[in-house]
Amino acid sequence: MSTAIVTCPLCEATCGLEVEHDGPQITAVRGDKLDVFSQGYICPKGVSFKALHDDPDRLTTPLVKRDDVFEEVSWDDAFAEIERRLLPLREKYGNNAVAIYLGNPGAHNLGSLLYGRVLYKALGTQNIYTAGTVDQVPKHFSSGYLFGDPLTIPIPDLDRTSYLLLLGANPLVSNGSLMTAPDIRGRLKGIRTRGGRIVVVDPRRTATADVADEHLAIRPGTDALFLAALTQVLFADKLGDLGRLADHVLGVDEVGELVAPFTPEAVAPIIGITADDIRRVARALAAAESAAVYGRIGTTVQSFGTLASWLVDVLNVLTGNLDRAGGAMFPLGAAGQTNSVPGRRRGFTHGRWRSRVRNLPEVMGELPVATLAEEILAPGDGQVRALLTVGGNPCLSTPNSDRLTAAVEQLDFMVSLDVYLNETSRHADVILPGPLPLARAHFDLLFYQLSVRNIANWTAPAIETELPQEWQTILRLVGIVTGQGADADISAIDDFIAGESARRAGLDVELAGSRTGPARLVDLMLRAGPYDVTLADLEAAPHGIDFGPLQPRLPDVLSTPSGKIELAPPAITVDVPRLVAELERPPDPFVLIGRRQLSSNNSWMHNLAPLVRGSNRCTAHLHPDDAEQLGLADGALALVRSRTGQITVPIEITDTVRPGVVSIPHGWGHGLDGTRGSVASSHAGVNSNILADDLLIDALSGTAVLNGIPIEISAAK
Ligand SMILES: Nc1nc2c(c(=O)[nH]1)N[C@H]1C(S)=C(S)[C@@H](COP(=O)(O)OP(=O)(O)OC[C@H]3O[C@@H](n4cnc5c(=O)[nH]c(N)nc54)[C@H](O)[C@@H]3O)O[C@H]1N2
Ligand SMILES: Nc1nc2c(c(=O)[nH]1)N[C@H]1C(S)=C(S)[C@@H](COP(=O)(O)OP(=O)(O)OC[C@H]3O[C@@H](n4cnc5c(=O)[nH]c(N)nc54)[C@H](O)[C@@H]3O)O[C@H]1N2
Ligand code: SF4
Ligand SMILES: [Mo]
Repeated sequence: MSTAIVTCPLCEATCGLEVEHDGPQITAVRGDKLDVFSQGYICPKGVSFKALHDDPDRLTTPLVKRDDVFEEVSWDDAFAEIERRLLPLREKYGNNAVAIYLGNPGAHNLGSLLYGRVLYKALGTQNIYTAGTVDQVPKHFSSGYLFGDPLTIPIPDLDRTSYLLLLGANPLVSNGSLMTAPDIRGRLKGIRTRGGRIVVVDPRRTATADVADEHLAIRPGTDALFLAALTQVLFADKLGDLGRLADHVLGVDEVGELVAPFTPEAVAPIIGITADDIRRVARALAAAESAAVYGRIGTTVQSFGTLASWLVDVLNVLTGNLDRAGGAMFPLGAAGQTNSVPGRRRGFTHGRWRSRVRNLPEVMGELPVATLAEEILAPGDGQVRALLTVGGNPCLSTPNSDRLTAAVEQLDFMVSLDVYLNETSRHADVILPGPLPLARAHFDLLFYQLSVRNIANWTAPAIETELPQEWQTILRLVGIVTGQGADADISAIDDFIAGESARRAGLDVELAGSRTGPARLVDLMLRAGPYDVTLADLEAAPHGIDFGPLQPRLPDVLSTPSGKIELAPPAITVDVPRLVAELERPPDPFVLIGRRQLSSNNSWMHNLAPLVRGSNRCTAHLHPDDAEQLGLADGALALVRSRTGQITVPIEITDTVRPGVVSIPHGWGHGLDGTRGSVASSHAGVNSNILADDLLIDALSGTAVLNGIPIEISAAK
């Protein structure tokens, strides 16, 4: 029996876990009390590690589809199939004929984070789609233009703030996002214990609202109006105070002019929050000793996602709270952070290329997944004919899923790197599984850049696996794509990659000694990073290293062309007239929003029995007044329709949702033909993204509207 100390890679909270195992058999999972960051905190998903490892439906060999049936094959056969079918397609139709979809687990997977980009570059396609465009891309967009880098994102200084205005986030359930902070409940409690105040803005009275001082039940999709009105009050009442930011900001007066139309009186009837409440929040925000405004997915996957993301930080700046203790601060990750080298002033730009059919701009090299189906379906030059999915389930998680499913069925060839045979990978011709967390090295390259403290924690593989590591699989694909063949010498490619990253960092690659793979790359990144640590130091500190609370980083952190915070960038403010027009638009009678559930992880952990028990149910939340008006009883089946489709779903009557709002969790709709998931099939639920309209997007970033979708609802016949 041994005990491994690992970082949980299932969500952004980066909790330390203590995993007892007997060889490959996991016997118990607990929170690691000695973890410098999480101090023993664990959630039900962390506990379910054992179920995940033991799941008999999880894939452990490559699968190749022959005559419509998946066969287990050797790795060599699987790669040979890819070489045989992918290369002629690329040859004939060009690089853009191969599209890539990158899903959420990739952000938590060191192998695909570090090596994936080599493959995507080798493929040379402009058709890269990611889960980011059903998630946080608006925040990258606004940060890119405000601060110069899409990953220069202000994070609420949770442990020191005295006023937290939280919009469209339910961290008590999601465990935080773009805000890495294990034990959110404890940290929020800390704010109130210090005498601070928490205000939650959400169309639902969430678990987070329950522990807050105040809940404002906003009408979905209207956060940008609310935030613009708060900003308007700051200007009208002269409440702004830039403090030490004054020397570092451009465009303040311009913002004042832009928000002038958004008076509390103009905005209140549309957003469902009174003018008095808007003024009161603006004043409290300005008066607080320190304050942080934070918006998450409720504010990004909506029609004004980028404007809302921008205004969140406009408020942080105008109240002088950006980059100061207790405000919204910039973390300094130990490894791989692009903004940690001062003086780089390339600035940010988007739209370097556009999607073929709908002419949507790329953002950070990615195109909106809302347009993937038509890129596959519309004939012509550049039509997508092959798809590679890497840890993603777009047939459940992206809008107009029925259309996307019909589209992927038409592909000439599809490869999925995935650990399950699910709603998306069932359409693949080849599936390549990877090892699960305990069998691989882990380091949260991304989330330590979004963390409420500066932390570093390395996880070595704790158990052995027969499966190749995902970075090795990716390098074999690189071999195929670059014409070296599936038998290419992947250690030579790995040496080349390490040599290049050392060279770029001005380091000698030999410093990393005999290490290879992700460990070598992370060691080099740590050596090039801002702290005096190497991988050996992290290996010697299994519970992590705490570099302390966030520190002010202005002006060095800025990489805009001016070297200042560009508060009114034209690339963002160009969308303000659309927001002004919104003041005249009559609200939709019913709109759909989502909700996350504690024991769920997007679409892919529903096959674990311990997680699908209890309250984790795919129901439509409906306000009692609406239920009465529609003649729907609790538990009755409702028919919910949108422009793109219809679903039948059981109703759960609850006054936690605003009238006019229907909330259905995403990621359900299992049990489809050809999938392998015995538990998920018996807790199938329905796919809410059948209702999400692929034509509704945030105008600037192309991010899908998944909250605030106009729907009709009635009793199912
Ligand atoms: N309506 C609505 N839709 C939404 C959202 C919403 O709030 N409302 N949220 C959106 C958000 S924020 C996100 S991030 C997306 C998520 O969208 P996706 O990333 O497309 O979906 P996931 O359910 O996370 O799918 C993850 C896939 O990765 C596989 N997987 C898990 N671990 C590994 C691994 O280690 N290696 C490999 N190769 N595969 C692995 C799983 O089997 C699964 O197929 O959904 C979005 N969709
Ligand atoms: N347990 C669990 N944890 C997860 C995940 C999961 O599936 N399950 N997914 C992970 C992923 S990929 C992500 S991106 C994060 C997301 O992390 P969060 O953003 O915290 O996720 P949600 O819990 O969906 O919270 C979004 C909230 O926005 C509200 N909302 C909907 N529409 C609007 C609106 O128009 N305005 C406002 N103000 N609010 C609105 C919803 O009611 C909901 O409470 O969670 C991560 N953590
Ligand atoms: S909160 Fe996130 S990181 Fe922590 S145990 Fe749960 S899933 Fe893992
Ligand atoms: Mo996400």
